[in-house]
Amino acid sequence: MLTMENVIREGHPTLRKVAEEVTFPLDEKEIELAEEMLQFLKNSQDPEIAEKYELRAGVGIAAPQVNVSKRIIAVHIPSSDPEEKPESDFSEILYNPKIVSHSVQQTCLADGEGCLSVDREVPGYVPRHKRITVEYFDKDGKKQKKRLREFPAIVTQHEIDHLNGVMFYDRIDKDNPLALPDGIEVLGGSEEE
Ligand code: SB7
Ligand code: NI
Repeated sequence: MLTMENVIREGHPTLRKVAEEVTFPLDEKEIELAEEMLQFLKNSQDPEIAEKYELRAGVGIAAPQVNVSKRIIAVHIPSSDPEEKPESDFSEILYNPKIVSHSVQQTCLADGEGCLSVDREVPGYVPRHKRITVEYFDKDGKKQKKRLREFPAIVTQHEIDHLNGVMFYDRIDKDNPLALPDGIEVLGGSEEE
Protein backbone atom coordinates (compact mmCIF):
# COMPACT_ATOMS: atom_id res chain seq x y z
CA MET A 1 0.00 0.00 0.00
CA LEU A 2 1.26 3.48 -0.87
CA THR A 3 1.52 6.02 1.96
CA MET A 4 2.98 9.51 2.28
CA GLU A 5 6.34 7.85 2.88
CA ASN A 6 6.35 6.80 -0.76
CA VAL A 7 5.71 10.36 -1.94
CA ILE A 8 8.87 12.30 -2.78
CA ARG A 9 8.98 16.00 -1.92
CA GLU A 10 10.14 19.12 -3.74
CA GLY A 11 13.88 19.22 -4.10
CA HIS A 12 13.97 15.59 -5.24
CA PRO A 13 15.38 15.57 -8.79
CA THR A 14 12.77 13.12 -10.15
CA LEU A 15 10.12 15.82 -9.80
CA ARG A 16 12.01 17.95 -12.34
CA LYS A 17 12.56 15.23 -14.94
CA VAL A 18 10.56 14.64 -18.10
CA ALA A 19 9.06 11.19 -17.50
CA GLU A 20 9.37 8.38 -20.05
CA GLU A 21 6.43 7.08 -22.03
CA VAL A 22 5.31 3.56 -21.19
CA THR A 23 5.26 0.90 -23.90
CA PHE A 24 2.63 -1.76 -24.49
CA PRO A 25 2.04 -4.38 -23.39
CA LEU A 26 2.67 -2.93 -19.94
CA ASP A 27 4.64 -4.98 -17.50
CA GLU A 28 2.94 -6.22 -14.36
CA LYS A 29 4.78 -3.68 -12.19
CA GLU A 30 3.40 -0.76 -14.19
CA ILE A 31 -0.15 -2.08 -13.90
CA GLU A 32 0.25 -2.66 -10.17
CA LEU A 33 1.80 0.73 -9.55
CA ALA A 34 -1.05 2.53 -11.31
CA GLU A 35 -3.63 0.55 -9.35
CA GLU A 36 -1.83 1.40 -6.12
CA MET A 37 -1.79 5.07 -7.10
CA LEU A 38 -5.55 5.05 -7.67
CA GLN A 39 -6.07 3.14 -4.41
CA PHE A 40 -3.93 5.72 -2.60
CA LEU A 41 -6.30 8.45 -3.81
CA LYS A 42 -9.36 6.49 -2.67
CA ASN A 43 -7.73 5.79 0.71
CA SER A 44 -6.71 9.41 1.09
CA GLN A 45 -10.33 10.47 0.62
CA ASP A 46 -11.65 8.00 3.18
CA PRO A 47 -11.57 9.88 6.52
CA GLU A 48 -10.90 6.77 8.63
CA ILE A 49 -8.19 5.26 6.43
CA ALA A 50 -6.62 8.68 5.88
CA GLU A 51 -6.39 9.31 9.61
CA LYS A 52 -5.05 5.86 10.39
CA TYR A 53 -2.26 6.05 7.80
CA GLU A 54 -1.79 9.83 7.97
CA LEU A 55 -2.58 10.36 4.31
CA ARG A 56 -3.07 13.83 2.88
CA ALA A 57 -6.21 13.95 0.78
CA GLY A 58 -5.48 13.94 -2.93
CA VAL A 59 -7.58 13.93 -6.09
CA GLY A 60 -4.68 13.08 -8.38
CA ILE A 61 -1.21 11.60 -8.33
CA ALA A 62 1.51 11.15 -10.93
CA ALA A 63 4.06 8.30 -11.01
CA PRO A 64 7.06 10.66 -10.65
CA GLN A 65 5.66 11.61 -7.22
CA VAL A 66 6.37 8.07 -6.08
CA ASN A 67 9.78 8.28 -7.75
CA VAL A 68 8.84 6.38 -10.91
CA SER A 69 9.71 8.55 -13.90
CA LYS A 70 7.04 7.15 -16.23
CA ARG A 71 4.05 8.81 -17.91
CA ILE A 72 1.35 7.37 -15.66
CA ILE A 73 -1.23 9.38 -13.72
CA ALA A 74 -4.30 8.56 -11.65
CA VAL A 75 -7.21 10.89 -11.00
CA HIS A 76 -10.04 10.22 -8.58
CA ILE A 77 -12.77 12.82 -8.35
CA PRO A 78 -15.85 11.12 -6.91
CA SER A 79 -19.47 12.09 -7.36
CA SER A 80 -20.34 12.35 -3.67
CA ASP A 81 -20.11 16.15 -3.60
CA PRO A 82 -23.67 17.27 -4.39
CA GLU A 83 -22.32 20.60 -5.64
CA GLU A 84 -20.40 18.88 -8.39
CA LYS A 85 -22.27 18.25 -11.59
CA PRO A 86 -22.44 14.51 -12.40
CA GLU A 87 -20.36 15.01 -15.54
CA SER A 88 -17.52 16.13 -13.25
CA ASP A 89 -17.04 12.57 -11.90
CA PHE A 90 -13.77 11.20 -13.05
CA SER A 91 -11.85 8.19 -11.75
CA GLU A 92 -9.24 6.91 -14.11
CA ILE A 93 -5.72 5.65 -14.71
CA LEU A 94 -4.14 7.36 -17.71
CA TYR A 95 -1.05 6.02 -19.46
CA ASN A 96 0.85 8.42 -21.74
CA PRO A 97 -1.81 11.14 -21.36
CA LYS A 98 -1.65 13.97 -23.86
CA ILE A 99 -3.71 17.13 -24.18
CA VAL A 100 -4.70 17.17 -27.84
CA SER A 101 -6.83 20.31 -27.71
CA HIS A 102 -7.95 22.88 -25.21
CA SER A 103 -10.18 25.91 -24.82
CA VAL A 104 -8.82 29.42 -25.19
CA GLN A 105 -10.78 30.19 -22.01
CA GLN A 106 -8.68 29.80 -18.90
CA THR A 107 -9.72 29.01 -15.37
CA CYS A 108 -8.10 28.75 -11.96
CA LEU A 109 -9.10 27.65 -8.50
CA ALA A 110 -10.08 30.45 -6.11
CA ASP A 111 -7.96 28.89 -3.36
CA GLY A 112 -5.00 28.09 -5.57
CA GLU A 113 -3.49 24.59 -5.72
CA GLY A 114 -1.57 22.31 -3.44
CA CYS A 115 0.57 19.28 -4.05
CA LEU A 116 1.33 16.09 -2.15
CA SER A 117 5.00 16.73 -2.92
CA VAL A 118 4.92 20.25 -1.45
CA ASP A 119 4.74 20.52 2.35
CA ARG A 120 3.90 24.20 2.46
CA GLU A 121 1.18 26.47 1.25
CA VAL A 122 1.99 28.40 -1.88
CA PRO A 123 -0.62 31.10 -2.40
CA GLY A 124 -1.52 32.35 -5.86
CA TYR A 125 -3.67 31.64 -8.86
CA VAL A 126 -2.58 28.84 -11.18
CA PRO A 127 -3.97 29.55 -14.67
CA ARG A 128 -5.21 26.42 -16.45
CA HIS A 129 -7.18 25.63 -19.58
CA LYS A 130 -10.88 25.56 -18.72
CA ARG A 131 -11.57 22.64 -21.06
CA ILE A 132 -9.20 20.02 -22.42
CA THR A 133 -9.40 16.97 -24.63
CA VAL A 134 -7.00 14.37 -23.34
CA GLU A 135 -5.89 11.27 -25.21
CA TYR A 136 -4.37 8.43 -23.25
CA PHE A 137 -4.02 4.66 -23.21
CA ASP A 138 -5.78 2.33 -20.80
CA LYS A 139 -4.03 -0.67 -19.26
CA ASP A 140 -4.95 -2.83 -22.25
CA GLY A 141 -3.21 -0.42 -24.58
CA LYS A 142 -6.46 0.85 -26.01
CA LYS A 143 -6.45 4.51 -26.98
CA GLN A 144 -9.02 6.61 -25.13
CA LYS A 145 -10.17 10.16 -25.55
CA LYS A 146 -11.96 12.26 -22.91
CA ARG A 147 -13.24 15.79 -22.78
CA LEU A 148 -12.84 17.36 -19.36
CA ARG A 149 -13.81 20.71 -17.99
CA GLU A 150 -13.27 22.78 -14.88
CA PHE A 151 -12.06 20.84 -11.80
CA PRO A 152 -11.27 17.48 -13.49
CA ALA A 153 -9.52 19.41 -16.28
CA ILE A 154 -7.47 21.40 -13.74
CA VAL A 155 -6.41 18.27 -11.84
CA THR A 156 -5.47 16.44 -15.04
CA GLN A 157 -3.33 19.40 -16.13
CA HIS A 158 -1.64 19.46 -12.69
CA GLU A 159 -0.80 15.74 -13.07
CA ILE A 160 0.41 16.00 -16.67
CA ASP A 161 2.65 18.88 -15.52
CA HIS A 162 4.32 16.42 -13.11
CA LEU A 163 5.19 14.22 -16.11
CA ASN A 164 7.03 17.18 -17.59
CA GLY A 165 8.85 18.23 -14.43
CA VAL A 166 6.55 21.21 -13.88
CA MET A 167 5.29 22.20 -10.43
CA PHE A 168 2.05 24.15 -9.93
CA TYR A 169 3.89 27.14 -8.50
CA ASP A 170 5.90 27.52 -11.72
CA ARG A 171 2.64 28.84 -13.19
CA ILE A 172 1.96 31.42 -10.46
CA ASP A 173 2.80 35.02 -11.35
CA LYS A 174 5.96 35.73 -9.34
CA ASP A 175 5.47 39.47 -9.03
CA ASN A 176 1.78 39.34 -8.26
CA PRO A 177 0.54 35.87 -7.25
CA LEU A 178 -3.05 37.07 -7.16
CA ALA A 179 -2.94 38.76 -10.56
CA LEU A 180 -5.67 37.40 -12.80
CA PRO A 181 -4.98 37.05 -16.52
CA ASP A 182 -7.55 38.86 -18.71
CA GLY A 183 -10.81 36.99 -19.06
CA ILE A 184 -9.91 34.13 -16.72
CA GLU A 185 -12.71 32.48 -14.78
CA VAL A 186 -12.14 31.79 -11.08
CA LEU A 187 -13.58 28.45 -9.97
CA GLY A 188 -15.05 27.66 -6.56
CA GLY A 189 -14.06 29.18 -3.24
CA SER A 190 -16.23 31.07 -0.82
CA GLU A 191 -16.02 34.45 -2.54
CA GLU A 192 -19.14 35.76 -4.27
CA GLU A 193 -18.70 36.57 -7.94
C1 SB7 B 1 -5.47 21.01 -6.48
C2 SB7 B 1 -4.94 19.80 -6.11
C3 SB7 B 1 -4.45 18.95 -7.07
C4 SB7 B 1 -4.52 19.30 -8.38
C5 SB7 B 1 -5.06 20.50 -8.74
C6 SB7 B 1 -5.54 21.35 -7.78
C7 SB7 B 1 -3.86 17.60 -6.71
C8 SB7 B 1 -2.96 17.62 -5.54
C9 SB7 B 1 -2.27 16.30 -5.35
N1 SB7 B 1 -1.11 16.22 -6.12
O1 SB7 B 1 0.03 16.68 -5.68
C10 SB7 B 1 -1.10 15.52 -7.31
O2 SB7 B 1 -0.04 15.77 -8.11
NI1 NI C 1 1.04 17.56 -7.39
